[in-house]
Amino acid sequence: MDISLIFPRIEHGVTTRSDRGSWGSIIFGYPQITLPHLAGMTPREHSVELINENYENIDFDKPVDLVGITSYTMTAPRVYAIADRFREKGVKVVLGGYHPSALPQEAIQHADSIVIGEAELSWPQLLMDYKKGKLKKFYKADALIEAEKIRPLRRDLIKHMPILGGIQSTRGCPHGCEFCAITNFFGGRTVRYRPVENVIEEIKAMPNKVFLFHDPSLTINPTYTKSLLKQMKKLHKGWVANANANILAKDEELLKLAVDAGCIAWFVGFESVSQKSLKDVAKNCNKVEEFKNTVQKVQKYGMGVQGGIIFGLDHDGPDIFDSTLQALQDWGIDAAEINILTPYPGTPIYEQFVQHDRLLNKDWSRYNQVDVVFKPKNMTEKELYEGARHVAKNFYSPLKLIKRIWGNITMATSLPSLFVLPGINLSYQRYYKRDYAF
Ligand code: B12
Repeated sequence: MDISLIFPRIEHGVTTRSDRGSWGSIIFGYPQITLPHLAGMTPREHSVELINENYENIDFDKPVDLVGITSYTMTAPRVYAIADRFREKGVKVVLGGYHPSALPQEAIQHADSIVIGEAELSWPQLLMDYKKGKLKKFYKADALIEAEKIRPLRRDLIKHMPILGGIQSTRGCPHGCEFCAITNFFGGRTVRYRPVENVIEEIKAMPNKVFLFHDPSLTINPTYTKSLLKQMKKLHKGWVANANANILAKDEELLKLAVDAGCIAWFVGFESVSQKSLKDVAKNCNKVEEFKNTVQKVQKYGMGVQGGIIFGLDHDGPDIFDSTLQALQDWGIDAAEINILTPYPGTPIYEQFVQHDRLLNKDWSRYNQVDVVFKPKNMTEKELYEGARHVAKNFYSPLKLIKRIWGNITMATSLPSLFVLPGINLSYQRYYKRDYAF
């Protein structure tokens, strides 16, 4: 059977469909591991093609038996349009990923089947049912796949190989932050760890010299991470991963092992400079008074810190924007992601906002961390939008950008680190200039 797996085009974000062919999409195009993972768990009797709409057009006329499409919330409208077109031609369509898993009854209006949650245990069953002509509407496995059984990606099928590669070593997160879609998606706070040797084999097999860890956080279990880092040292690759501030602030052994293993930078979800706002969304592991120490400790070991910030939490008033800018400056952070709170379906914050009638619309294309889609508590919608825009514009002003990039270059400890942090800064600037129109 011929299967096409599709990653739809991205309209907002650091690299989008409109960047196709640009230096940014070639050098910093995001590695996409969802579809190669699905291909990896597809029995070899089937022929699989991966289509990334950010790099190529979809050929709706090509004969194919089954189409599978992955969906974030932000991409759902495009996913539904693609699915409708294939179904008009009589092709069966399966949807999966975060958005269809959160809203399966909505997604099934555009598909023959929905895979809810992880696919490892249900996708092979779905393929067998398809062959028998007995496709079910919903597939949801009773259990999660054991981490040692997660199969490697089909890297041979990745056509548009950007410079960056991707890998996942753990699944799940114990923190349960209320804005985050991970906890419910994995049915709780359990974390699974792939055996270190399996991860090392996959990193070795990756042609890329620089890669991203697609783990929610690589600091959840420092003992596991340290054993992985010790093995990674000999691979001589550069990488970036998500991490929690509280662990980076304390664990110097981990920092030393990380830099020796090729770590270029950590993405840290600081989220807010207000402890009360952090409490609003149950990000209780974060302590604002530790943030400066976290950034400076990581930098002392020769790695960079890219910080994630969310505006629009319930304790955020109009003063949050300047206090955040001040703090980012004071910490000496290397790059920042400026987000407006987005209540993704499947998260506790979405449920609260539905219950209290705080959603402004359900135009999923606007659930993109740049538009305001809910009623903020302590400011107007316009104040929230303008405030976030002001921070993005100021933080990525030409003068500050040049100063930071100079800092990135002088701090670089390897060839990959010489271009990764400057690249992140330039990509964010381009993103915010486009999405906030400044
Ligand atoms: C790494 C990562 C990134 C990376 C790479 C993204 C990429 N292009 O792949 C970066 C940093 C670039 C990124 C960006 C964004 N991300 Co992100 N990201 C993640 C993270 C940490 C891992 C994703 C991953 O690769 N997982 C590994 C693969 C194998 O798992 P998977 O995709 O879930 O697929 C499994 C199942 O979902 C299912 N499945 C998925 N699709 C399909 C399709 C079919 C047909 C079937 C059968 C099954 C199936 O099968 C797979 C195997 O079990 C997740 C959180 C998490 N831990 O999952 C957030 C997450 C997916 N990201 C999220 C978001 C919102 C974004 C952004 C849209 C944010 C923004 N506005 O900028 C951007 C999108 C930009 C872009 N160009 O993609 C949200 C999605 C929530 C939602 N409802 O939409 C998540 C869940 C984070 C969160 N905390 O809530 N992200």
